[in-house]
Amino acid sequence: MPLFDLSADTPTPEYLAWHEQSLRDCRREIIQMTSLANSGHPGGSLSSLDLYLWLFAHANVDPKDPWMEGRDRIVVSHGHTSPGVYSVLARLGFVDPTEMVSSFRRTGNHFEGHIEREVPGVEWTTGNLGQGLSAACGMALAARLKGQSIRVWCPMGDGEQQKGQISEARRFVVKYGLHEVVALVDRNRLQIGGDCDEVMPQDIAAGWAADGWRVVEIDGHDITQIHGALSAASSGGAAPTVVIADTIMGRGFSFMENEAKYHGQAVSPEQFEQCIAESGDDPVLWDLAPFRALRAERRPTTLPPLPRREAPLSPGEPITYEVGKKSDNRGAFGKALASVAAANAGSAHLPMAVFDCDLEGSVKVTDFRVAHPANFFEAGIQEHHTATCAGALSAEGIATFFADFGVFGIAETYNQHRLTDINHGSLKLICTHIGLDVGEDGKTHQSIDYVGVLRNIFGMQIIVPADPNQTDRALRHLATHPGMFFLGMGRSKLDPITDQDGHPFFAGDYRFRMGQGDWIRRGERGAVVVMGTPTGRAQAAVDSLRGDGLDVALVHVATPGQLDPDFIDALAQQPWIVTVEDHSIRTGLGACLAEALFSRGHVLPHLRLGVTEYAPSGSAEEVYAAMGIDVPGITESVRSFAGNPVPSR
Ligand SMILES: Cc1ncc(C[n+]2csc(CCOP(=O)(O)OP(=O)(O)O)c2C)c(N)n1
Repeated sequence: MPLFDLSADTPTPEYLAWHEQSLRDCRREIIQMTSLANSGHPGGSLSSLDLYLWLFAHANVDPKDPWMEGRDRIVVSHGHTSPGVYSVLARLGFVDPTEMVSSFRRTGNHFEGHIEREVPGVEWTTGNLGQGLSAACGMALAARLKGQSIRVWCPMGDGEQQKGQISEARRFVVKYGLHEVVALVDRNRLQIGGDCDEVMPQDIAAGWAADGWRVVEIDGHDITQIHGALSAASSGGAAPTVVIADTIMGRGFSFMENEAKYHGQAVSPEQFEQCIAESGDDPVLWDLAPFRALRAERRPTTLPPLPRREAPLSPGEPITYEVGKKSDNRGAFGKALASVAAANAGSAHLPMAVFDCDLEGSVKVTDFRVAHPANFFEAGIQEHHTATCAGALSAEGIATFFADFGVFGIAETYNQHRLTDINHGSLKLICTHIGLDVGEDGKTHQSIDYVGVLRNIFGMQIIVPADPNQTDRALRHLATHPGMFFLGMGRSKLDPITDQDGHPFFAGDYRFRMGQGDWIRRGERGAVVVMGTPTGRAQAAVDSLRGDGLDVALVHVATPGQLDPDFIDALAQQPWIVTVEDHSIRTGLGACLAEALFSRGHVLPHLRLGVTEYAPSGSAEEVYAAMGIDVPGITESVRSFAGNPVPSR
């Protein structure tokens, strides 16, 4: 139940009294927190404060059950206003004010410099500006997919409006009719560099209106206007509403008002005294000594753990691709996805969602769209928004798949995925056209750095399958396991990888497992270790070398970022290894294996074959040949390295 009823025509006397008292307490705590930390963002915290108080007091949120199903969401996008947000959460009883003030920005505590989802009442960790509205969309979609009716409010800064991702998100809101999302802009007209109009001139109201939003402009410190605009906006309408609130940076303390430097600067000790005088409070309340003492004790905060929500999906039945027919990994992904969805479609609400950025046919999500149109979202060429929106949806317990080409789904959107991981999301990022196998599109479309990029995201589990059979099993694994996953595939149709007897290797008794190496051929004279699309070429090369009497092993590694120690120790029994990948040799499979081997105390000769420069345009066969990883290239390199296994690169 909300603390105050938003259906009243005007703010009630009870609310006005609560607001007045809360404002004084919050202002004091904002100055105390930033003074103790000697850093932070008091200016925007003070300008957004009236809005924050109204929102949290009128939202359907419960401090006793902060993760309550069906609650309203307040997604604060300008996360640097953390002192303002935390202080309001303290008024509602979400957090203990003493703990909050004493531990703000102190290592070992959740009251971080930018709002953090670990703090009850904070819905999304933000601070990387421009992402909040997209996260709000993800939460609104989650409620719809679960059959719930909620309100989602998204306050933002006015400097923040310069970010392009916000316009991506507002078009998405309009397209999908997400009118339960209400946007707020704190128009204090200042940002770090000073006057917003000088830093980057922009007609904020016109931009929102042009994208189909109803624009309401108010005085952001007038409670009656705030109440009128936000309560009206919250009852929906023919268009989504943005409330642009004119505010004053540093509101409440005369020397701070309209001063851009207090965007991110604590007050001096002399100014602190002035704040006490201007507050009208009992000075005892402002005494920093008790907080300082607690701060020095370095107590960790005692907040409840953040729940991780995962969709309980069933994997369905694996599909086997037989020898003699070529199939593409991306096609196998599309079929497996549709099959997992079919296996889980019995319940009232399918807990799955798929996002596409204008590449539906190429990334093979059409079968899913046709079968489950309400769970499919075409987001257009708006990858930043899509990555965040899908990430936030995944954190709400919906198995969420974002399918895209490698260069757009990975490098283009790295920071968005990183923030999803920080928010403990469970996004399933599915990329096709990775490596050199992109057709004739050339170097702009060759995603040759994905292992290196995604390995930086601590929660990301990387899978690069060898063939359609492994793709099918890998997709069923990631759909039914918690956490962030990446599945990477090329474009071409491939022969199934076969065992020594000519049967599909990744079928029958094969079970996908993170960390394992797939020993496709056993041998003792050295090992060729390969990842993803080039596996068929490596298999042909190894078979021809074995035919010539060189007993070489062939190993496939689908999970370069996670390697079992037992596998690494077994690999180290080989006299040498040659790694083959259509990835940059600086940060791909070879680099991961070298690191893992060295970390276990193994040193052995290692030749890395792969991408050594931006590769040219051409058919896959031509491009692989140019990089020396076609069948003749691999065969010759391995043969010569086996004869003289010394480092060459
Ligand atoms: C994507 C991104 N770029 C840059 C920054 C650094 N930064 C933090 S706050 C800020 C200015 C924000 O201005 P505004 O939205 O007006 O907030 P206010 O100054 O009113 O608090 C900038 C540039 C950031 N956090 N995120």
